[in-house]
Amino acid sequence: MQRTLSIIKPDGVKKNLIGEVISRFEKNGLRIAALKKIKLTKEQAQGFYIVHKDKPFYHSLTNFMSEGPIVVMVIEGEDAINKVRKIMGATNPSMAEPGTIRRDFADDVERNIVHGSDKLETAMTEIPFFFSEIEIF
Ligand code: IDP
Ligand code: MG
Repeated sequence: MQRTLSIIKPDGVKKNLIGEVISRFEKNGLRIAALKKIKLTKEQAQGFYIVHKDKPFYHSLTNFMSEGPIVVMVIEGEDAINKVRKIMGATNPSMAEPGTIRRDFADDVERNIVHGSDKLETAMTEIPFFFSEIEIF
């Protein structure tokens, strides 16, 4: 069993895709172990994406991630990290496989609907960024 962090980004929430995204995870054998709707400040978004602080898109990305509410989730299951990444599709929706969330719904490489931790070490820092252990079931 593995845990990963997923986020339905502000564009996904605005497009009314909360149920759609959760349903795709559940239909692929994954389980929602924790879930909440919150709104990040610019500073919190900068903290979450600190690994990208030197990228040219950091300012724009963190504005986007703090523009409206998001849904943060802990997803649990066998090979959850890779499964979630596969269901999401490539970062750039134009490169994403047909049938993935990003290919089906994303507008561009920045506004790409969902986040999923990229590896175990990332998941282990991203989950406690949003959830304490007593919120995860
Ligand atoms: P990932 O979300 O697929 O792991 P990362 O490279 O970790 O992709 O980038 C984090 C987020 O930053 C992306 O999901 C996307 O919202 C945004 N992003 C990535 N690359 C670009 C870019 O080239 N231009 C604008 N935004 C980008
Ligand atoms: Mg990433």
